[in-house]
Amino acid sequence: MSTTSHTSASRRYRVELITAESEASRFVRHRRLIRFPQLTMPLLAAYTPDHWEVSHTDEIVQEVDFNKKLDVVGITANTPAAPHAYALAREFRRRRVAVVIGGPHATLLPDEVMQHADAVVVGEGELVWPQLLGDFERGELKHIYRSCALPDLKTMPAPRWDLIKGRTYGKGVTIATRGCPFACDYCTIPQMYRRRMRYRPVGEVAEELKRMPGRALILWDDNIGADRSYAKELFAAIAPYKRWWTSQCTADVAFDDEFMTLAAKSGCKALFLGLETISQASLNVANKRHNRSAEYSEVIRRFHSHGIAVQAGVVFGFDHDDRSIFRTTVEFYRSVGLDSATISVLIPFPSTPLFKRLDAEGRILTRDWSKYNGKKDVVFQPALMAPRELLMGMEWAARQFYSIPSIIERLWRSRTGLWWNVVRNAGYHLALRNFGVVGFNPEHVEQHAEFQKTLDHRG
Ligand code: B12
Ligand code: SF4
Repeated sequence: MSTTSHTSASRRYRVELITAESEASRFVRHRRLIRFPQLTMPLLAAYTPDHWEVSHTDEIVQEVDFNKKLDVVGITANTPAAPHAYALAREFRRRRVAVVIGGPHATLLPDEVMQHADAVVVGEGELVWPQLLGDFERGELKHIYRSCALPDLKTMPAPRWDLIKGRTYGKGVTIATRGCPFACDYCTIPQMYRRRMRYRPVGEVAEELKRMPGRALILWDDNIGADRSYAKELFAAIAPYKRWWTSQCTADVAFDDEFMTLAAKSGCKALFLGLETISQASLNVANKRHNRSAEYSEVIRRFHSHGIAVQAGVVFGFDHDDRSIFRTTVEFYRSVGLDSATISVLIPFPSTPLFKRLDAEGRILTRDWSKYNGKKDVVFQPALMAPRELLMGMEWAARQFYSIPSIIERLWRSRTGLWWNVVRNAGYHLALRNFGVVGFNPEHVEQHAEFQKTLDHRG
């Protein structure tokens, strides 16, 4: 709100960057043994002009200090964190500090976010952030900044790794590419990046990697295998540095032996694969035909044969999921030795084709974005079960998957990166102990008489 003129050649300004986290996320992630480093604000900090002093509060590990002397507060928020980000914004604006909000939610719903901030940034920040701060200095802050041109990411500065706090995984985090060529109907990436891929020059990424802190690195790319020839060139270039790294990818790369061999030689220890569901019918409806569930077992076998662990994204609640999906999924992943999984219920994020379809069918149950967390709430009416059954089933499946017998069986079958995998699985196992809610298998709903009494169709 302090949009009065501040122009003074020698003046230094102070900006606080906040990685806002929903209450659910703070609860779940603060307790995690492994906390992944975050990139957004350390990268934005690197694009901040030198005469601005930058600090960063990461709400997973720190409390926001409303009494700091500041000129501007920049907040990044995903959809579940949006209501909390608005509360933070209210407090700062009360103290006459200008608040700027960006990130996925601001990009998807700028009109809503505008009501809570002095400025909203729609899309990518690289080009508009320095411009916005210049406008602030001149007392000309605008209400909305749209990144019309997509930044090409050439000469991208290294993220300010020094601003990453309390991360057990380390601080080595960056990206080599941005975007994904696919368009799964529940995913926000196609809306955020308009399906336009960007690739940083391989030499620049390799140079940056050399300087990154720690041995274990994360490339937070949406799909590191989007262009396989680029990826292979990158892997060959970084292999000499002998770093260990992980990233995200589609499962089809498993069948490209050259890709897998080069990835393994360059130090890839694990990849996150959005396997989502073992139901091909659900994959088809979600416009994710590039995943073939019949091949999952072979995909995982091939990853393991190259010494690369698989962290799968597992999502419950697609329209073909009935009450048996929880059990069959856990049984399947135990039998193929899946290393680890991020298990959630489907979230129809605003502005996605999925949200629009469910909304048109009258199946969106709430627009309270804090409930769009995938772990503690179901926000839509599932096709073949009650919302509460979906939540309980997901929770039950997570506990089964991370039970001690399942961990032993899966890691015995995988025999990949055991040192890493044991810690990872133990981390999830312990986090579930703290979770509070204990689910059950909805196939045996009759055993939960109390639950059944309260079960109407909308759960
Ligand atoms: C790394 C990551 C994680 C990590 C770390 C989270 C973190 N905060 O960094 C982990 C694994 C913990 C995670 C968890 C989750 N994630 Co996540 N995650 C990502 C991922 C892959 C990369 C984020 C990143 O670093 N991007 C690179 C930076 C540079 O891009 P950026 O954040 O978009 O920021 C740019 C612009 O948006 C803008 N900008 C952003 N903020 C601001 C602020 C200001 C002031 C300005 C000026 C500009 C600006 O400028 C930046 C530079 O261009 C994104 C996908 C993506 N491409 O963003 C998904 C993504 C953010 N995650 C998503 C989701 C859904 C989740 C979960 C809810 C999943 C779940 N069910 O548990 C949880 C939520 C956890 C939480 N923290 O609340 C969704 C969010 C969708 C939405 N509508 O909000 C995304 C977009 C993935 C997707 N496929 O849809 N995630
Ligand atoms: S492949 Fe992954 S990143 Fe790409 S659109 Fe689908 S879910 Fe999103």
